[in-house]
Amino acid sequence: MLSHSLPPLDYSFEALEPHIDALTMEIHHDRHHQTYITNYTKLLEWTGLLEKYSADELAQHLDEVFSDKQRGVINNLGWHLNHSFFWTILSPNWWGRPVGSLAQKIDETFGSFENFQSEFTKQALSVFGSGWAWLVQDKEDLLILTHTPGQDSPFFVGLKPILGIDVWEHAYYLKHQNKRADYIAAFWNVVDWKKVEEYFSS
Ligand code: MN3
Repeated sequence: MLSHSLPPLDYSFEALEPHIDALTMEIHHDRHHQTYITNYTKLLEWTGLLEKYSADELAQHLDEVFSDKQRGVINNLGWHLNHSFFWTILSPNWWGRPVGSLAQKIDETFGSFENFQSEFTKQALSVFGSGWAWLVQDKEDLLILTHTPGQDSPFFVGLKPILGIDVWEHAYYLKHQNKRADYIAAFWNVVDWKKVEEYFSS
């Protein structure tokens, strides 16, 4: 259950240095993320929907949002869902690679962990403009690589993300400028595989 407020990080802004820099983390979390929560909660003031549903539940009840506000809510709520998820799969602790049932599933699906990493990287590089790349688990428990434009979210279509990367420029521009590939390479050093494994098994 995700609330309609900014979730605190489990680590400090500088904890992911040198892979993701402190200033990027601070601006990304405290300003970007907060802004989009403010935006959609403002759009839904007085509708009763914020009291009725948590943020993740709201994603399944967008039909109850007045049509003139739907696009705005989708864009801004997508931000909240995607980013709240993203912060949780990052960690200053080096986990290296998945273990246990997820490792086995990745091997079955992609041949090897290295192959998976290279396919995921390709997805992330192929996002045109701003968006996200994802590893999702579908209802048949299959692992699928996909990407979403803008702030569209797998949460809107009932897919369960287990790993994701924000490839909007604000996620890496201060440190890596236009070199998205360098940012993706750095990302592998801060993935919390223990958390990803938890999402996979839940
Ligand atoms: Mn972002």
